[in-house]
Amino acid sequence: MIRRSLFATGLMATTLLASTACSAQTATGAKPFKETVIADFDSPWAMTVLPDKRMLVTEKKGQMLLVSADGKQRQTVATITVDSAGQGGLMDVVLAPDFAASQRVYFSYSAAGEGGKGVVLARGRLRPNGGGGERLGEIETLFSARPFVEGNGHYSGRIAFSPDGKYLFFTNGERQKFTPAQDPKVTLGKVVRLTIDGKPAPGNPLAAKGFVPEIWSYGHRNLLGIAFDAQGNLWEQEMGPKGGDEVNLIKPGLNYGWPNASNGSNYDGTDIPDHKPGDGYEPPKVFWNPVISPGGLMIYSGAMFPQWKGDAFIGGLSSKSLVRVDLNGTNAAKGDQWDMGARIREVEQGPDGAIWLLEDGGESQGRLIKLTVK
Ligand SMILES: [Ca+2]
Ligand SMILES: [Ca+2]
Repeated sequence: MIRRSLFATGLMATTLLASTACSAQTATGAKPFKETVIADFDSPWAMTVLPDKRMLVTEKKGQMLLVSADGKQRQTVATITVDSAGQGGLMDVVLAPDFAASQRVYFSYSAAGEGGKGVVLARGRLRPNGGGGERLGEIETLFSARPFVEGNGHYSGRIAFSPDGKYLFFTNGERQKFTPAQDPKVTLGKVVRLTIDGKPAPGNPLAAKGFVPEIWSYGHRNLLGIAFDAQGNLWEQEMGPKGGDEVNLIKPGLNYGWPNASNGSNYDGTDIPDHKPGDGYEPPKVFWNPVISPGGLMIYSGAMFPQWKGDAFIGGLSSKSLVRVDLNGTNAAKGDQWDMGARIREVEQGPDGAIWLLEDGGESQGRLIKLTVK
């Protein structure tokens, strides 16, 4: 049995494509959008759109690129020293809520350090470089998952700001070690809530119960998407084990069950008890079996596709798909799953309401694709 967690690296992707045909999913319905290839990158991981419609794109090996809106021009604004083995690399990139005033850009990456490796949160300021371009300067590290441990997987590293702009939510994966997700003394397998300066946010729900003060929710596995909807609900998606990918509604202080409860099973075939009422674990709002391998999450608020306003879009890695989840208040249900023919790492909304996708491919095989109305 091939462990799907290995697939989450762009490098592995190209060599394993031929052997993953078994995980191809059936698409539901014709694609109601037009696909336009805008640019290509080397193992892109995340992107975000600036107010002037240019884009910041991260590449796994540590490059942060500033790309023109038409995709034709690019410059490297930062080269971050990362540990890019396995699933590691330069990861998420998100603008500060006050970016127009502060020029601050938040990002995450995996690093090697004492004890092994871990995911790190940092920020810098995107400013003119004096030569007609820009550079990301004043880079400072804000927070590191702890402890650092051996291994190259399940870093997570997704970032979301609270709607009021005062706090930041950061996902810390369980590093393929299972039990840290239930350990109150470590940040692995957790959603943490921080101040915008990277300190434990005041009022975090578990601090008085002996948990480390950053923790907001726990019992998570590999959290590759987190986003607020327009009503202020916090949604998260994570890669589960075999047959257990999840979309969760994140509430403060709750335990989401990993590795004690999952609607999937271990890769070695052993069962994990399914979520059930009264077990003390918060069940997913949606789960997938067979899996989709969720790589990125965006909640749509645009006007181009009014029928999807308020819905969640997920990039599927092993499923090579774009997945839509119907969000209605605090309820969620499966929507569409469109076959994209490539592993999708990131989903983003453009300034005109177009949907942007980044493929998970190395050596210029990671295309940036714009989806617009037909
Ligand atoms: Ca993004
Ligand atoms: Ca199970």
